[in-house]
Amino acid sequence: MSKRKNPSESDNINVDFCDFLMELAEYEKNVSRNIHKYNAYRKAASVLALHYKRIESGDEAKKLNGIGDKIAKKIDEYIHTGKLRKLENIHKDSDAQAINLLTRVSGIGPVKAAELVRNSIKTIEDLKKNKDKLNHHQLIGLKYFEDFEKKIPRTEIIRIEKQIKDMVNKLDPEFNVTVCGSYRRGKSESGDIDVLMTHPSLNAYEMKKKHREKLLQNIVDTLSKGLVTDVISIGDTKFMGVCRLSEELPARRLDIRLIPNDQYYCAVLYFTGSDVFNKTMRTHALEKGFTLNEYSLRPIGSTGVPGEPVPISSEEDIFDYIDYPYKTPQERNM
Ligand code: 8DG
Ligand code: CA
Ligand code: CA
Repeated sequence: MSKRKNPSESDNINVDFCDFLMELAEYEKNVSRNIHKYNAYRKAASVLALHYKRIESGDEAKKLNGIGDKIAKKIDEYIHTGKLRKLENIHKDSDAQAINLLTRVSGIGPVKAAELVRNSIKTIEDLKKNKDKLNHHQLIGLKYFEDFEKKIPRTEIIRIEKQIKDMVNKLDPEFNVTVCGSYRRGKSESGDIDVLMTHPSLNAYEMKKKHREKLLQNIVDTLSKGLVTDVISIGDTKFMGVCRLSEELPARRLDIRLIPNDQYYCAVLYFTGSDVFNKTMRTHALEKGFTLNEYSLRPIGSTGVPGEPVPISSEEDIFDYIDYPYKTPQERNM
């Protein structure tokens, strides 16, 4: 998951509320490690970002789905004083600031960041002097710290997508390639590049692990002749690494997942996101008696045990099964 995202961009009339809620969310995730509160703040920000009018009081905000007492109080405090004491205190807490900074390095999570700060490693410069404390992923995150902070313009992803398709098709024209994530949702810029691939020979029954392992390695070997510059990790289904179109452009985070045919559309749906949209859709699936994840859609029987996956040959199929009006990727930006 790429770091530091913001549902407060574009023409959002409640943008200042969203900004402070997202900052509180980051604090809860990185410093307090309270995923519950992290999700609650993000949900509230996303609801406010989509609201058609400017919120004028906590009471008004509380009427919206996902905003409770505590967040309503913060909105009131912000409206009346123009600031939040809680955030002011966080800004004054240099260890909290250091943890927030370190988690921006790809591969450094909240636990590692706290450990580094306990050892008085608090800046990017400190990290450069303590490379022995970092693993391979974290070293790559450090090496490309400035580059990975930069958003990727859509036009550049279009070029990377074309290059991946050209190179992979030379390997085998039957590969199917879909760039998912925020790019597929039509965003003008993205944090990283999420690529899904499948191949007709990849179905869950016939597929041998060996075959898939070699397939993904072959793909990465091919892409390394001109696009991929570093490998963070590679397994039989998942590659994490770095790509760069040319010397003048920044290095970019690239993820590739190789997926069996019969799971492809559940994976495309899942990795297109947004993650808030995914949560909404999963909840709806449950209400209709299905369990949905990145692999499959399964009916839940009267005993509560999920049955066999239903056959799916498009994203639309998934929406149909659970009686959810189809949403184009652009309509999933929540
Ligand atoms: P961005 O990279 O431009 O910042 O946005 P993104 O493409 O929407 O986010 P991402 O972090 O790259 O994740 C890609 C999709 O994966 C996301 O849109 C939905 C799905 N996803 C979830 N939960 C999670 C999760 O916990 N980790 C990751 N890596 N992906 C997730 O729904
Ligand atoms: Ca990603
Ligand atoms: Ca992404």
